[in-house]
Amino acid sequence: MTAPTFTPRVFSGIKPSGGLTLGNYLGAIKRWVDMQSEMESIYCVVDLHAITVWQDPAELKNGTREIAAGMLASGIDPAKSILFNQSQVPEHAQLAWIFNCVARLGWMNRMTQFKDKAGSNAEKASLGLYAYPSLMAADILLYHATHVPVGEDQKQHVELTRDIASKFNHDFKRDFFPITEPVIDGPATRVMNLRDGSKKMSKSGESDMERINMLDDADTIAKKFKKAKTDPAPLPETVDGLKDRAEARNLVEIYAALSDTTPEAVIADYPGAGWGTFKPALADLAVSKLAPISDEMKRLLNDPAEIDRTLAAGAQKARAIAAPVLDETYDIVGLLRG
Ligand code: AQP
Repeated sequence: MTAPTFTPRVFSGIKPSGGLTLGNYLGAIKRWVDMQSEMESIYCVVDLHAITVWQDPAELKNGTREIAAGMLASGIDPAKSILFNQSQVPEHAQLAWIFNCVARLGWMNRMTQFKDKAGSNAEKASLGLYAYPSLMAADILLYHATHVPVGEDQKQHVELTRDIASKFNHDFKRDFFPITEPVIDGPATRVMNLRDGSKKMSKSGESDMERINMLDDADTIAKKFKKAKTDPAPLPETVDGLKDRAEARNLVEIYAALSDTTPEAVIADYPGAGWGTFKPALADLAVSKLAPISDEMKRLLNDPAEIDRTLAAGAQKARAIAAPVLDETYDIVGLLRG
């Protein structure tokens, strides 16, 4: 087999399973904005992933618009990137079925996110939640995406995408799908829960106090950082002193990511600082960075029809890439089409 070269192309997505969090922003969207100037980029509100757990239908539509508004307000530019919601491009679900027949049960059984989300009641989880990583592989490979910028929590799913692409290419003796690279970098690839530094910050976590929502107002942001769990010791003199201090490290990493610097530089600015100094400084920084985004989100959400038009136009552009890839996949697999 001669290895083809694939045009560099970015794909990534967010599911509308709740309001956008600071974790989604720092772990994903903020870097997408930079990448759209470097490579052809495709960003998706992955509504088919959201329904792997129960979603109220009316809230799902609004949630989809809210995630799209968050992406647009953060700087995703529909003139530079393709932005759409997944269910408007049916090829995602069609390719996912083929990948369900490529992925092995043993691989799926190793997925830690399924174990975390299904918890002790896995028998009651949907089949969709179990098959989630196969749909994610389809999202990525439908566009022959070479780079997937994600937070640390999605690394295992991108690795599974690579396994699916390799097995497909091997089984059908064609180098058809690229072996996609996860792009996981920056100081906040895993933003942690503000009340428990051993868990990641999630949209759907139990308490609102454990996360910063992109639509939180300044007072709420200040209150959440003030009440964020920490140990009693002040900040260390060097970054090595953050080892084994999950909550302290999380707040320093959030500060570093928001100010486009490193944890080392933050500690150099606040050596030995107490929480009474650092937490208000972090809250002020977060408000200064997030307020313009949340103001713009609110403005965009006042005109839902315009968001719907943007997503529909993006879906058309996405289908123009996706449909020929799916057709060729069908041909390779031997599925008859007229
Ligand atoms: N805490 C986080 N830190 C860094 N990155 C994060 N991401 C999510 N949480 C963090 C990144 O955001 C992108 C979109 O994630 P998603 O919405 O598709 O799914 P998720 O990772 O399951 O996000 P949530 O917030 O935890 O959603 P729920 O609670 O509904 O399951 C991904 O790139 C992810 O890495």
